[in-house]
Amino acid sequence: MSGHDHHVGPADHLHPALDLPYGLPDWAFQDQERPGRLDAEPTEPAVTTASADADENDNLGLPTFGNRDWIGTRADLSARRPDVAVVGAPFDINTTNRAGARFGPKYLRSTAYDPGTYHLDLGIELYDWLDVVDNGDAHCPHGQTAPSLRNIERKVAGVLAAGAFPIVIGGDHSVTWPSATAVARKYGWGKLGVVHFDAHADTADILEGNLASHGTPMRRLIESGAVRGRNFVQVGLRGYWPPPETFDWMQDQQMTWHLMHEMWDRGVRPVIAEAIATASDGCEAVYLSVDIDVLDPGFAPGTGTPEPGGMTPADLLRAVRSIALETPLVALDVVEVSPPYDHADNTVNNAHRVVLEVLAGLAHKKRELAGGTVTRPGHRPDPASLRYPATR
Ligand SMILES: [Mn+2]
Repeated sequence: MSGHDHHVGPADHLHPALDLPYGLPDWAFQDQERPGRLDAEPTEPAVTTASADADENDNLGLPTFGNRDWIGTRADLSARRPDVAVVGAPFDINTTNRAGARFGPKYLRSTAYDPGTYHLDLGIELYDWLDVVDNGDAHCPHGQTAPSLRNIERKVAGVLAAGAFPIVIGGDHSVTWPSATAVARKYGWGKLGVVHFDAHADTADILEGNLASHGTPMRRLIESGAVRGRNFVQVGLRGYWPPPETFDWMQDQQMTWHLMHEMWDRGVRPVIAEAIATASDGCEAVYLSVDIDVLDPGFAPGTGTPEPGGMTPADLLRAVRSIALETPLVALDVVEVSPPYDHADNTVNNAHRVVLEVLAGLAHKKRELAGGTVTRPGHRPDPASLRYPATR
């Protein structure tokens, strides 16, 4: 046999029983119709996405987060009053190492693989309970930190003014400074708890003369009084930075940090329970900031300052869900996703799922208030742990 030169006549409507040279059984082709000629009149309607859920798909085209409606202006947002609005912060000039996080918002909208909308563990259809919209990006003019951060603060303030829960997708970690500032203005200056997942403390005073470095935002938030140190909790720190004098300052502020080593020692669940208790102690509002580099670089290579020895997605996603369920969570940011360094979309998918876990927690709170039921295969979290049942 000479190989792959077997020829099928052009007039055949169905593949005949073939004597295939490469070992496939002829039944593999017997029922398969040959494609029509491209220049022939189509005899059937074109294949489209039209289906029973066609209305659900009418956003196909320009990518929005989760294919949700794009509500770009503050006026439209106020008219709609959604539960949640996603804001992009495409800004990365304050990175100390690899940049690229300016592309985070774009890739979280367009490249993250859409896994569906039904949360298995909580047994809930996310968008049955939450109106989630995409509010577009804050304008971040290149090379200009001050107007960029001001625009991010303004954009988040617009979401809050519309009564919505802001989800900021970064961007390097410097965007947390304006974002959490806007949230503290709304929920009480100094009365906002923060849970901060990160490989690094980001509490340096100044780096290479830059007060707005992505290594400094947590210092700025405490200095300004937006957040009290005693309600500022960090999870996942490891590696070789910052130096001890920075931890001295953190201790003076009564900050709490949980090293990766502590999680290795005690297990993730007790550490997260403690983080929840500390951040929300005396606070009616909690802000969650997730630097994707808290994950091990094996799971999140697409980030500016990867540090080996980090969390697994299984732990991070459940920790984030617990925080959404068990604290008075009012805002989320997910930062430091740098798509140019990603492999196989791992980083962007993990960051996307962090957002979905928060949405699931918020949706569950609303369902609890409404007396809705958990559907298969979900489980209802202990209602006693849900001290703050709804977003509003
Ligand atoms: Mn960070």
